[in-house]
Amino acid sequence: SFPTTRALAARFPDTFLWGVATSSFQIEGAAREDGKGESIWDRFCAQPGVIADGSNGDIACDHVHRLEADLNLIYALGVGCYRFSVSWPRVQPLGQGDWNEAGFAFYERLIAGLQQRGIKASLTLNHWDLPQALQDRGGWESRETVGHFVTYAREVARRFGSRVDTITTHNEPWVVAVLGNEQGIFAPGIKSRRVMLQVAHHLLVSHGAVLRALRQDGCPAKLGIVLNLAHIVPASPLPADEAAADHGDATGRRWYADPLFKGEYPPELVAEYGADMPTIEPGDMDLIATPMDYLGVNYYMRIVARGDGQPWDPAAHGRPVSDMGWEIYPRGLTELLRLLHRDYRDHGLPPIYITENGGAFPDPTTDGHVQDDDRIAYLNTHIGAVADALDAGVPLGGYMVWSLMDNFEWASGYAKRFGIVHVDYATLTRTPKASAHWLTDLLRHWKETHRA
Ligand code: PNW
Repeated sequence: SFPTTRALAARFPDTFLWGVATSSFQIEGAAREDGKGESIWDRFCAQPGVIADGSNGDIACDHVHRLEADLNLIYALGVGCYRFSVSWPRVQPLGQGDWNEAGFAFYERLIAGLQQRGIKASLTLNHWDLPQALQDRGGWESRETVGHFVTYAREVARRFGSRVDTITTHNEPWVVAVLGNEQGIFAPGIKSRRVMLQVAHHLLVSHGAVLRALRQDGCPAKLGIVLNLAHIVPASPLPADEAAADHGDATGRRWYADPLFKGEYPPELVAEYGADMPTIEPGDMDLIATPMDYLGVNYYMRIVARGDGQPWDPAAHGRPVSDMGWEIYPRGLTELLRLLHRDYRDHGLPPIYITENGGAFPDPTTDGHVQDDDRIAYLNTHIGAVADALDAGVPLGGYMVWSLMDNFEWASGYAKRFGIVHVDYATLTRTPKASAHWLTDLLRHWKETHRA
């Protein structure tokens, strides 16, 4: 009942950018080698009980020591781009002051390896692994961190800015602010709404400050930010459920996208937050609204909102879920993209890239062969949803699968597998799953469609 890869591929223009994504802490390992500093995730994982399987990022996928093999894996997929992040404490151990040349040498090899293979590099500056030394001085709650982040960004861009396609300032500021600083289930494990709001504000201000600084420096890379956005609907037409859905959309989407495109926080939430509102310095809102070259969107699920604040469990309602318990709802991706287009098209919305999409699944394995049909179905239907959004006129530049390989899934540890390449953590052997072959097949048809 799914379209063939040939039919699916034919729905995408030849300019479309296909990729796979990872992040530094989730795959690199080499946590204490070659002068790397401690990150807040190194520190967080050391606390008992915070990571489901008690694991950490010390070895992860051992990517630092297996770079050439991993570059060959990416090449074999046939993708046009690879999205990765730089570990700030690997290149600047204390988050200020001395640079770590051995750390930069690793990213130098990575970027050169991508260039040699004709694969575009999509570099993210902050995928959550803040130097612990900066957390000790207040982390993202402190305005000082904004200045240090700009210094770090300028140095990365000076070295690599002309050899990468894009530079993303932050991956998912909502996750850092809310899961890390309000709910405390991610690093640094703080539980405060006031801190969450100041952190979110400083992430946004530092995003704008980096865009201004890199443009002033003449950095040729395209610049943007990545937001994690869900498709949110009310559990019923009851006013309380409708209000809950609107509130979820305001806190999760508009709190970030409104300042980025309209230069203001959603007024109804400003009123609600009252004394918890962050300190906003003169000029901050203008800085945040600095025009971007692209917007990255990470989409995983639909969220059904209830007025009583209780979670709506998709599995209990007979809805399909991934191993994360997240509802599988491809049409939500089309709806979300149309919503973004509707709200921000008149406010300078740049081309959108789906910078992450994918699923954790049980991965049936026989004799080392992983027949991950659930993941193939997930990717097939979501890529179809992206094509639907293209048909509806949403400006879309590309799509990247989360993730290249199984990796450290934050508080879930290594138990949840998102990769299209399987990682055997006992031997660190990589084996492309059926979904990797499926993606390669899709890309082969897409290239054929646009040949001549
Ligand atoms: C994203 N949520 O994280 C991250 O960018 C990846 O590093 C991560 O591996 C991937 O999605 C899968 O989880 C999220 O609870 C973590 O809504 C949690 C949420 C959303 C995104």
